[in-house]
Amino acid sequence: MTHKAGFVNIVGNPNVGKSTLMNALVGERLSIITSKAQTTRHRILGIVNGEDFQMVLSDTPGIIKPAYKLQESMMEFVKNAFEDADCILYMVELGEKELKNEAFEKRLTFAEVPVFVLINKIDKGTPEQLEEAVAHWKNRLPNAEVFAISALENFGIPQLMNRVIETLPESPAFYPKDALTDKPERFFVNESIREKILLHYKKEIPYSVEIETEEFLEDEDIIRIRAVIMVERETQKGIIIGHKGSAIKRVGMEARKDLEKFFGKQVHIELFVKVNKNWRSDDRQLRRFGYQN
Ligand code: GDP
Ligand code: K
Ligand code: MG
Repeated sequence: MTHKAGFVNIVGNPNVGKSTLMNALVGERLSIITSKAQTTRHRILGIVNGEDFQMVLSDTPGIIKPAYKLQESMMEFVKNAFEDADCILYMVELGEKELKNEAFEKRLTFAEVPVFVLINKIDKGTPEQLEEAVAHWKNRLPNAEVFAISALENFGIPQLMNRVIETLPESPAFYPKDALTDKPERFFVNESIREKILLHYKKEIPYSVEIETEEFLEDEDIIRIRAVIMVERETQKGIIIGHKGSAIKRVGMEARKDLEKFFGKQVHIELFVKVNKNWRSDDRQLRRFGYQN
């Protein structure tokens, strides 16, 4: 029996549904999802294993023009995702017509590996809009295969998965066949907390925050977690905590619920807030939080 394996990298503009697709393909909630751009900051691998294949998906931050160092690192993740791909999934939303970034446009046009254009969110449109979008992208990227999907409603996902696996090179597996991701457990704790902050706080707050899980103690039937929420300024600390601690309590409760599902165990979370001035612009801090090598 021949075995296929390869890196399948999902790229596209912010908020088109890249993380939703990755989770749908893997069947686990590996990537956090919100309606805000820059929800995804890292490159996250999600591995789908079959008897005769291993598909190593990578979810990436949306393509943006970087304004500070953290965002520069985020775009490095995207660049790398183009470079090591065996297959590129370029995701657009129904109605989107432009490749907004010239460098990425070149990479897609001249890619030496299979490129799929995924027109996502077709649940929101009419058949006429879909027909127009398919024609548009076939014309725009003639070497690509165009798929219409709804990542949210799992429409077209099994067909896409089968077709992508067909294009993978013959190769042994890159990761153990029971692996689901390359990220450690603490990463998913951090992300779950950050997701709640994206959901509940306004303006700059979510973008100024980084989470660090200092303790992750797993017993037979409970996981005890201590995590620090880092903000850039003293005023942001008060906002995170909220009136009599109500805001931070809500974050902890909601993250706990998600993590209990994710780990399949009872979870206990203790949260602290610390000021870490201008961490987003500091190379040393960015390395420490895994944004740079
Ligand atoms: P990303 O920034 O590209 O990773 O996008 P996300 O996966 O975080 O999704 C952004 C928003 O689009 C979220 O509110 C999702 O629920 C929503 N979304 C993703 N896929 C679909 C879809 O197929 N249909 C609809 N209606 N919404 C979707
Ligand atoms: K998003
Ligand atoms: Mg995302």
